[in-house]
Amino acid sequence: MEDEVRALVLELFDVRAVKFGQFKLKSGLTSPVYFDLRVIVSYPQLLNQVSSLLYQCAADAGVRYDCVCGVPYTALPLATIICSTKNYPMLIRRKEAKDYGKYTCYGNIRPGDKCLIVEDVVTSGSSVLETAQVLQAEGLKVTDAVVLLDREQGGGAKLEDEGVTLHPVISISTLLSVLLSAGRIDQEMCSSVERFVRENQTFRAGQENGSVVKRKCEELSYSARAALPGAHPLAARLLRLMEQKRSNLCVSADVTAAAELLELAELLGPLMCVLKTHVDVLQDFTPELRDRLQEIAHKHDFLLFEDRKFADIGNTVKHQYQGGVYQISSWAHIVNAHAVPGPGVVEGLRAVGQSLGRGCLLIAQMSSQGSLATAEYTQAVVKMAESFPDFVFGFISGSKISSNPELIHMTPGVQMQSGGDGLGQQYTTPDEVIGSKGSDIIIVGRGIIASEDRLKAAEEYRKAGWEAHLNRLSASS
Ligand code: 5BU
Repeated sequence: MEDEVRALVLELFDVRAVKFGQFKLKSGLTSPVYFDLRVIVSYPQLLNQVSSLLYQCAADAGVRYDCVCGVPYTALPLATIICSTKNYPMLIRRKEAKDYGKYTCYGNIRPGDKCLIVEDVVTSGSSVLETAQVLQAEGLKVTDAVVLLDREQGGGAKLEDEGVTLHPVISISTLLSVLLSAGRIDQEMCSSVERFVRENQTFRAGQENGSVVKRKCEELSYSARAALPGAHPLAARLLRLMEQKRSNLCVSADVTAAAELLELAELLGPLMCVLKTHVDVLQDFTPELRDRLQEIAHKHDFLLFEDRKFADIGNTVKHQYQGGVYQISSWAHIVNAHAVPGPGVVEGLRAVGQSLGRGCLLIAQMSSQGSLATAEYTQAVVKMAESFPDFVFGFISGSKISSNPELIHMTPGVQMQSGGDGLGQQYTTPDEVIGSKGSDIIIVGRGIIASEDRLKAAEEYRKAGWEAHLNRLSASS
């Protein structure tokens, strides 16, 4: 393979897929070397050669896999050629906005299958990691990635830390030595690139951005996650009670009479970990109701979640959370907020809730058809959540969107049969939400409330959600 790699390096240089000079990177840094592997689609033979070497690289490392997924976009044709010539099923990751509840990949997804990731260039490893997480959220196993060119800036170590082994066809050191010995670059250029690589490392083993890298979510039980040092106290409490009650069921008690709400809380209390309310749909809300709800929540050990979906400037949400008729902060352990206003919405809520030990979920995706939450929006919400670890402890989302095991994912739009309600709601099953999509908690409203026997229905949902969790744990061990 050595001769082939050498020939390939020279060819990549000749077609200007590898360039030397002064290049401004997205990060703002100026790099003496630039890789633009997109150009290779114009050279069919080169395209075949690269694909064949990527395949060979995985084979030489003894990697076994059931399907292949290329990191969009440059690696898509490479993955296609590997799959078509070597007879592997392919998956295509959707990079653009996705509808809630819809798959994030095209292709026949078989949870438990091992998927090999193909990439053109790795710098920090974050693109490979992002694709790995999307695939893992769909229930696939991802342990290996092949890459044509490793810039050796820490991507391999970062991926290893996340449980993905990187297999590069060409490392930047090999590239430099081939080009130097062939006279394509001089010693000065070679040293300048080496210095750039040395000085721009993106990852130190065990540490990233100063924080200890967390173990992957899938490996941990709810109680193990509760014990993580960075877990928000409310998240820790919730995770512990979930384990104790063997329940990842949140009941959405969308009823309009206070008496019925209390009845539900009492009846379903032993089966649920969270009771979700919309107090503003009640016809007869009273301060006594708040007290009774708190008593029942205490008695049956569940948390109260007011699904208020705050979405205003910090100063306004502060008053909405604390004051008015409902005085939400005085009784709801959990509230949620849209991230659309920017960080001020969380700052406003935190100013009220933090000292009371409350916590907030950010709405990263919605279950309704045509939701405007694009993939980019969801990613931005994850970032926002990570910047408020003292108050935000998770998300409302359709699937697991963060690999941080300290954050909790709660998913609405759940029924035993997938489908909809005619008003835009989209349903996914407990098994899919917890098992394939990697969420933590199912939120079930009418699946239970509209059932003739609410207790029986709640027990069925509790059991389905819990079994999906156990299956997921054993599949990842
Ligand atoms: P359902 O009866 O299971 O469809 O009720 C779902 C509940 O979850 C209902 O209270 C909604 O307001 C809430 N919900 C949702 O369905 N989808 C979302 O994206 C969010 C909340 Br956020």
